Amino acid sequence: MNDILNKILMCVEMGKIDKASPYPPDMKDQDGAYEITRKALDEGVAPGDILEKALIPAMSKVGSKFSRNEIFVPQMLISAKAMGKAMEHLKPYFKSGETKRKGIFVIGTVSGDLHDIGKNLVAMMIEGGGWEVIDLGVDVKKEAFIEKIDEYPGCMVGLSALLTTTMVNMEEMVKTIKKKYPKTRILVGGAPVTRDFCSRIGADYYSPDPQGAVDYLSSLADK
Ligand code: B1M
Repeated sequence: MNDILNKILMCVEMGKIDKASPYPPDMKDQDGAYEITRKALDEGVAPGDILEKALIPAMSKVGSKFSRNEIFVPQMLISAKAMGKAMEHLKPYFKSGETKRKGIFVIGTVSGDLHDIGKNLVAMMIEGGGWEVIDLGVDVKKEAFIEKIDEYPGCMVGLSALLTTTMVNMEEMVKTIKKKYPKTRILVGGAPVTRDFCSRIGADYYSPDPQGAVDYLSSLADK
């Protein structure tokens, strides 16, 4: 079993999505994360093992490499895509409740802001970290976050902002959420956001990169 899990892990780490994908060149024409995950399930490997022993560790390695500037955005995106293809086979098991996720994470780019590349990376890495992610998209109004927290009490919230002009909206959102749901954990990030700003506006955690966000959520899930 370890052998097939290691193969899946390697495909995701290297960004080998499926047999048809030409990247990386030295794995051309070989099965990718998509085919090997199917094979593992057909051989009776538990979906939870595929997630926890192959996909999550692979994305964690990718996130650490990105934090250390050893790989760049396109490599991280391609690994996330490989993970996404593998997840297509696993999702029916999670939806049926047969395999548990760590929790629900609601993420969006704050109102007035249309930048979503960084937010999407964070969302993908957190999904890769074993969470169910609800991505509200860009230009998200505070009411939309409140609605989701109403629907999923206990969920974690992530806010992304890329413009100095929309940082004020992030502050307003944190205050609105904390007023109605003081216990909701709010994670903030985006190029102009700092640790200082995070504590000033009353958010719970600032991460400069996706892996920091995954690590923070994992630390909460482990408690
Ligand atoms: Co815009 N833009 N843009 N832009 N844009 C910036 C941000 C800017 C710095 C460019 C510049 O002037 N040098 C500048 C902001 C200046 C400022 O506010 N101080 C700017 C501006 C001014 C604008 C417009 C106002 C331009 C105009 O129309 N006059 C306009 C605003 C539109 C709007 O939002 N209302 C605008 C529009 C756009 C495009 C639509 C063209 C496009 C966005 C496309 C898209 O996102 N789908 C765009 C782009 C691409 C950029 C730059 C070039 C790249 C941003 C990016 O994707 N970076 C950017 C300049 C730059 O950064 N060099 C710029 C890559 C991404 C992986 O990084 O998003 O920082 P980032 O995410 C990181 C971390 O920050 C962190 O993880 C990610 C990975 O490490 N992170 C989180 C992000 N969110 C997180 C959340 C977390 C945790 C970590 O927890 C929840």
